[in-house]
Amino acid sequence: MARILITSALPYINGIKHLGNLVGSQLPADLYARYMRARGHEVMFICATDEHGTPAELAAAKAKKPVAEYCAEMHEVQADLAAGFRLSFDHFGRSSSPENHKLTQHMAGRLKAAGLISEVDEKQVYSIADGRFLPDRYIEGTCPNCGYERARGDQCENCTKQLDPTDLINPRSAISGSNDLEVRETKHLFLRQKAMRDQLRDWIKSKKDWPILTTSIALKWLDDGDGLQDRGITRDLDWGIPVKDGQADWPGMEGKVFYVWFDAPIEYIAATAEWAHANGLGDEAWERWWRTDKGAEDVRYIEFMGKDNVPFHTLSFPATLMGSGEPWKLVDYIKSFNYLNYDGGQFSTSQGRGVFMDQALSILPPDFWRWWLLSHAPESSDSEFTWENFQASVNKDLADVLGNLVSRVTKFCRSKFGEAVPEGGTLGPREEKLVADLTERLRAYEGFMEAMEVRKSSAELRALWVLGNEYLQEAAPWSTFKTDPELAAAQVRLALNLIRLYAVVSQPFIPDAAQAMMAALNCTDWSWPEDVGAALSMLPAGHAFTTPEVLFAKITDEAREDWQTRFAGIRT
Ligand code: B3M
Ligand code: ZN
Repeated sequence: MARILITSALPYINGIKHLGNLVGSQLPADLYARYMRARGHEVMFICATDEHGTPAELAAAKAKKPVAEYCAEMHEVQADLAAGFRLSFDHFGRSSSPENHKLTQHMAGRLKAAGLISEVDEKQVYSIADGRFLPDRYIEGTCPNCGYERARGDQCENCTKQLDPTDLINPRSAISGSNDLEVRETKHLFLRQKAMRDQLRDWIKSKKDWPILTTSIALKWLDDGDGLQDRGITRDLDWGIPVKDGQADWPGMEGKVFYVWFDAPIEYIAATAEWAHANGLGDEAWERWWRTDKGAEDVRYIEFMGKDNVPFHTLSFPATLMGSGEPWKLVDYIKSFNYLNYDGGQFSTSQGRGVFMDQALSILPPDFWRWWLLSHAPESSDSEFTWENFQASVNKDLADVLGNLVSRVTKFCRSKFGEAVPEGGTLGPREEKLVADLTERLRAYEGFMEAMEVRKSSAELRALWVLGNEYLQEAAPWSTFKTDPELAAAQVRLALNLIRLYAVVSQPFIPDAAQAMMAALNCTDWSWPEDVGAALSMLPAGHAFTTPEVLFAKITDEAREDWQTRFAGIRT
């Protein structure tokens, strides 16, 4: 038994996530966590909401709510949706937690002591009416190049010219519209990543088994052009973790907070501390996952994320952990994803384009989405959601292949033998072949699941279901019954056991259907089919079951067309 720590990139707090976000981190992380638990490993699966930064402040302002209240509410909304998709986090934390405040301040103090933080004086635009410094993109004005009146402080959207806020004609605050602005001096902290470049490169190069998508992005940032830059880790915002040197004040840093990307990954650790505290456990309970001096040396740590988050996880976060000089557990493997597109374009949160998590659950059960998303995960390249493909693959894989087998077998048994596993008869070469074929496929499935090959895993799982269908087609107990009822009984007994095997191995993908299959079979033994032959004789003759309701209702053309129109436009 191994100990496996799994983190999913933290969904940002400023709104409900779309299905592209879901399949890029939380969902495949859940698949892996469920599988590893099913194989008997000790798993700690952590996620949280990422709550700081300007976007959170602006979303709260738009919702006309104090930012703390907004974040608390949105956290609950996201937690409910995660539960709706059956994401099996051990803890779903909040980056605004007291644990994260303390740990982030601690890390900054350690980095300072190690000489890895520099203080830099900068000139920045201050809005007197808003009472705050404005990040570049929150300053608007007229473009000196093309005359566009709504150019932003970092770039003109109209002519694409890169700008400095001081280039703008008639600059004003994008928050309040006020033009009462002035340039003020302000001090910021920078993490001296450049000084850690060799250490980071050695570490990345030592990761021989990392996917190319991950290492190529990391090395590009490390070596391309000017190479790795020192990174500002503080901001002039109200909402965030106050800048401190451990628990002590940091002179000159009054009123400032840490940059959201500094504290967000630290929340992986802090959320594990939140988990311990929520369960009445002491610090040693979370430290054994994160401190190699306190038991984490034998932990395998896997991170799941979209490709845009890779630089932060291969460079900045490791720089924080290594730079602290403390024995923190570093990531062992990063599973990163490309993008999922939506019906000929991109999913877009700002434009409300695509299907969002709440909408998805309002029209269909979570297993439908889980199955489609995972079996089409954007692994080697971007992939695309279309309603036609969704309808076809769900109807075929779930309804025709798996659902139909369950319903045929249980209904046939009920009508000829009653609602209990039938007795009598012996199995022959056809069944031996089935066991051999299933074993081969199952071992392949296990291999792909271990390797986090999501699509290939789903293909093997589907192939396992197909084998059962082919067997039934050939064995045809409904015909056999007329000439050899004993043999038909043995075949049905095997098929009922096959349903249990399917429930167990499919559970990481489609947990609700798996649960429904087990409930119908009146079985609570979820042990993994190490030995397929033995697993297929597990439910003994006489074991009572109930014939389940339809597992997967097919998606009609009418429903598909309706959703297609409903989700084509802009979310309001
Ligand atoms: N919140 C993902 C995003 O919103 C970001 C991930 C943080 S992981 C520490 O793009
Ligand atoms: Zn312009």
